[in-house]
Amino acid sequence: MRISEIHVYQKQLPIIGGPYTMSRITLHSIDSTIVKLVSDTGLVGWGEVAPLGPVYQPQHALGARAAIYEMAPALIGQSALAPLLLRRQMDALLTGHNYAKAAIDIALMDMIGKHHGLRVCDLLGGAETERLPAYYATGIGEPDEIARMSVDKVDEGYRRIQIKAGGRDVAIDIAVVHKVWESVGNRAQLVVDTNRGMTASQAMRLSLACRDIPFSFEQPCNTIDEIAAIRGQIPHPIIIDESTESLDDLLRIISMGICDGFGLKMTRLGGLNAMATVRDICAARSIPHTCEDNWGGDIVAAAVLHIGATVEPRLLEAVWTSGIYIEENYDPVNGIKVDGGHFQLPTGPGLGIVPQESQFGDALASFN
Ligand code: 0XW
Ligand code: MG
Repeated sequence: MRISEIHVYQKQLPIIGGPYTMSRITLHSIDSTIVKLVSDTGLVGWGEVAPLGPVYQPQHALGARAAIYEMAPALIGQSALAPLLLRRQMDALLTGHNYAKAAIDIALMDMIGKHHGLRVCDLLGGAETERLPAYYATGIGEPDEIARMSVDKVDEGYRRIQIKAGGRDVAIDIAVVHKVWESVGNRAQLVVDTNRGMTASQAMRLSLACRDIPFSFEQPCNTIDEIAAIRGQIPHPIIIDESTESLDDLLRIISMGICDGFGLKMTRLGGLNAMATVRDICAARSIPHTCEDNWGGDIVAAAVLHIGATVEPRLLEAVWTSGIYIEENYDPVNGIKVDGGHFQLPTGPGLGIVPQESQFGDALASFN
């Protein structure tokens, strides 16, 4: 089986109940890039990548499409059954741009699954579970608002609450953490995520002011050197998210011994196969991690669930998808939905979702 066509679509995803707020950015809508691979046997594979705007990290929607356009012509005619070889071919065509390559990797795995009659999780080693724990990210807000939101989500069945912090007076963040702890207590695991938004001294101030509150501190500072500087001075376990832009970053962070877990975004790492490698390295060191992505519709969400299902349960922190902020599912029948704080793994071959192509409009570019 070989790749015979590549089509690229753009889908704007307005954020319902938005804006989505983090320490450095406020988002009202997300620009998603969707890739459709067609094989010479008539099979279709779907991929997607939806960066969190041009500021969150060195990834953006126009860059994703430009990178795919750069590689697509040479991918026509390549084997559609060899994801490692295709990755190497993409690396030989374009250096970096993991997030763009991820969209093609996801589409290829969807197609391979359909070819063999297997789910993507089966291709990645097998599913430990059909029902995955979700986590809820609160956004930046005031103490009473975030505490009330957290209680509501725990009542819904979430067992991990990520409190957004940073980008403002640390005293307010400290008040939010205390209020959420008073309201939620041990009913849920608490994470405070600054998305690189604090200086080392601000992060230390928050941690020490909340020393008796059990939470994991996610990406407290911008760089791993700043995080390393506070590592031994604060009582809270550290999760690193944005600093893991590559497998090499992850190996360096592990060798520095500066974190107790990772927030892993599948497209940032390069896609499903890259994430499976990271999964196995984390397992070798018993390092827990999430399975998530920036944003995206049912295609990215299904991909995240499939890799998440293959993680050892003791190491899967939780899964996050942006579905609760998106108006409609790409697949009205098998679309990804969170229920009672958990996701159900799709059952169909490949990703297990069948997008309504009419939602994507005309292709921006096609290659054959
Ligand atoms: C909570 N998320 C997965 C959603 C946004 O993509 C940011 C991210 C995070 O943990 O930073
Ligand atoms: Mg994070």
